[in-house]
Amino acid sequence: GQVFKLEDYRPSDYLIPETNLEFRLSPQATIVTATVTIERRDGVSVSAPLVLDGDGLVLKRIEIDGKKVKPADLLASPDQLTILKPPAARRFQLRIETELAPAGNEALMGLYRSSNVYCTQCEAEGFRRITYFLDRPDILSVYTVRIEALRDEAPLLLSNGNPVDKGDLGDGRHYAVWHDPFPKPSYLFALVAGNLGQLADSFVTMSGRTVELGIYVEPGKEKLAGYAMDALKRSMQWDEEAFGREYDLDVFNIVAVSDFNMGAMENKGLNIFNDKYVLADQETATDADFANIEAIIAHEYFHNWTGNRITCRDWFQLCLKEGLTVFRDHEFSADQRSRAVKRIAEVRTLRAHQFPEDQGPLAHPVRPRRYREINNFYTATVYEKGSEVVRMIRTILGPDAFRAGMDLYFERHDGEAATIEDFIKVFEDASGRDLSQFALWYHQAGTPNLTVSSTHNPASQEFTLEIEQSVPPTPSESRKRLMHIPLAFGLIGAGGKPVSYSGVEGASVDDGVIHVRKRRHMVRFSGVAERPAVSLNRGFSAPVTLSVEQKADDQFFLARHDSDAFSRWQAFNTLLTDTLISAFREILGGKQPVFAKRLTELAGSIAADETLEPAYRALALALPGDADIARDIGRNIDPDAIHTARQALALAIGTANGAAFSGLYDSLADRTAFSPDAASAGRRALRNTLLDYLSVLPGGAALAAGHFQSATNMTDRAAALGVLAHRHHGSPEAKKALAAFETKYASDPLVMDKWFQIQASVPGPQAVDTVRALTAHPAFSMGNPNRVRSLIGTFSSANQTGFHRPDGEGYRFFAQTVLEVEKRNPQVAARLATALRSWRSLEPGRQAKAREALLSIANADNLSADLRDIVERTLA
Ligand code: BAL
Ligand code: ZN
Repeated sequence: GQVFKLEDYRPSDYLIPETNLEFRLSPQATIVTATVTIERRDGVSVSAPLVLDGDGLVLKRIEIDGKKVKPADLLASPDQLTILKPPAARRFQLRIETELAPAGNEALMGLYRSSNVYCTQCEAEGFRRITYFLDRPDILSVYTVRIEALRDEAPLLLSNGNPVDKGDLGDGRHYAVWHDPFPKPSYLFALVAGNLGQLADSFVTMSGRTVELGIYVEPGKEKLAGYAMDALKRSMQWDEEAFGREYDLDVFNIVAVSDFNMGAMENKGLNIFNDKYVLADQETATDADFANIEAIIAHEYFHNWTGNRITCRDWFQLCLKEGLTVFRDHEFSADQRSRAVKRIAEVRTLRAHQFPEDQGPLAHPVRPRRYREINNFYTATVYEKGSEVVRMIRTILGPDAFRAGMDLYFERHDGEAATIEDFIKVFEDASGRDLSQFALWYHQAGTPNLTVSSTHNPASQEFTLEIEQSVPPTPSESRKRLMHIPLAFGLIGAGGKPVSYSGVEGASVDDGVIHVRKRRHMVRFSGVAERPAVSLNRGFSAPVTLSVEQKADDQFFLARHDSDAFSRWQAFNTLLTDTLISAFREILGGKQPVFAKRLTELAGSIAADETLEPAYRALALALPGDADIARDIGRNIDPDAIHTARQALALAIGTANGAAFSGLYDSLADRTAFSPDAASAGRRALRNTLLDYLSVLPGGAALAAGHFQSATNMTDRAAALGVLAHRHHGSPEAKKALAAFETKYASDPLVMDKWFQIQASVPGPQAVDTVRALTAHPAFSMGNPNRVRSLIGTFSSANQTGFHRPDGEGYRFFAQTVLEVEKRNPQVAARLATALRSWRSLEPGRQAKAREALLSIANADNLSADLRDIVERTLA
């Protein structure tokens, strides 16, 4: 396939200032008439052909300035339309009629049907599946959209912008017209038509304008949109307060659909959501679901300024809108919930998804320079690492200069399609600082590592940190340049008090941050009488790995005393990880691991520490997952030995603290009405974490079964079901609970997704047969992305022992299934296939079998560009 390169960017010869679209909707034969004003850019030759993008289009008619275009003046194919000799006038009108079959569109890109609702997905390149267009984000156009449909089939007709007209056409047909005054790229176009219920509300902006808010869902489910509406209003308010950004249209609509490739989409004034991130109540949604809804509603809303008002010049700049908007939604959630807990959760996500990407064959810079299929770059690197890079800019500049830079960004680039260089420049201009070395975070792939050791000289009262940076090689980047890494730190003395120092040399240090810029720094603190413990990368100030020579005593000390909540969590998590890795080696060596008493005791004292939020304690007590441990081991992975080590540590912690955990478990039982707020969710999280520990002790199955039966919300019910299915696999209690859950929720697909997930993640060699059998379950469908991700995605990315079965059966099943999904939906299949990206870190036997599976995909006939790109890069 074609490789797109950043350095090949050049502006288009033509612009499209205005776009008028008319849709005559019908499931099998929708007619789209696009009437667009084309404008030749200054300086472009009149003989320059006009080349429009298409993708599988059926062209019915084409006119220029009201006259039919002669076939000889055209080159038309389903994937491209070239006007060989455009008119000499600078501006002319092009009218194109295409015919689409939305009902047969299973790729869910362009115009498609989801449960009888017409909807669209155009990012990144779906608009070209609707009409021929300059389908690139730097073409900003003002859209007017007229939609015509049968009133019975589609009583509701929505598009971007404000409603301007509607009426009856007789014959059971009606129409609506929408106008969006803000010029936008085609990827932000949206249309929805169907029979949907509405939850209505309104919001008064900071300048006093009233915005009508609507959330549209399957009729009868309006009440389930209440939490999403609340989150939307809080998001609108927060963006005014935190960034000074006000909403700009008269209406803001959100539509929930059940077949959606992504989480949601920020189309101007008409966000379209995967219903999983809209619908919730205590009976059907977990606390994690509520938190995700809040975050994604906010994320899409925040795109109105970071993405829509200021968009991307080209798709290489995707992180310009995504990294920044993730940063904004993280800050929003931190303000709405607990900042420390949110930060820990973010870092866990980054390590689980972005670190393996950065350390494997699919590594790419936050701003890539090459792609074959842009759909494959909606990655954890672009999103999550992209957000971390914005966070580092704030750390380096401080909050005031950061805000000044953001204000300048909005002032300078509103209405434009911008680049990462534009973004960096506003912060340089607002702060007067040089960010040229820092900019490498956008350009260079790979997770930097910092090796740190310390020495204390009591005679000279000097404390020295020796810091060395390295960036590992990544595909097509073997040599790396030195980066600017803001390393937040603290020196901690007896009782957890900060240790003061009188001077520092060897690196610039300000506000608790060491600016690592060279390969090696000797950072010397003077006036330090006692040897302190060092707390490093506080708040996870930089997305790096650390190799620290730290005494276990110091690590225990930090886990009890670090005043930085993130680093305190980190210290305990590092102790757990180190212990698990030693246990893994012992198991490989045929030994039974033994765990230090002070570790299991520390787990008990964290659980009981009332000065810590319950949500924090739950996060601390959650052992690193099988995949986390595998990532930290890095090579020659045997998932079975890792899992055995993890089970053994869980049993040791549970056994050592049984009575205390049991008392705490009882005391945390909810005695008040359900609330999804963070504090209540935190108590449930801690209680459910304790249940997991208690479930492996005598009487554990009965305890979990009781928890399941008495649950009054989905968080507790799903947690208990997970514990039964995982810890008591095959037991009568587990079977009974799975059956009861299935009966109760058979007609609720989003809840059945949890049932699929729980079973797909049960560890052990039987998992592949379970999952294969569940593909025939009536609630499962290979055509629905949520179902596929819940069953196949969970199996392949969250079940280390099942997926990596030593005989390779997990991989064989996986390869077959990926190819089956691909026939309908290449994008979902390609994403699924990334589950094998870390295959080279497996032990040789599994590695060979994983490679065979990858080759069987690579050698399949008619592979889509999406899947080919992932598989070839993974094998390279
Ligand atoms: N722009 C794609 C979905 C999202 O990141 O909001
Ligand atoms: Zn986004």
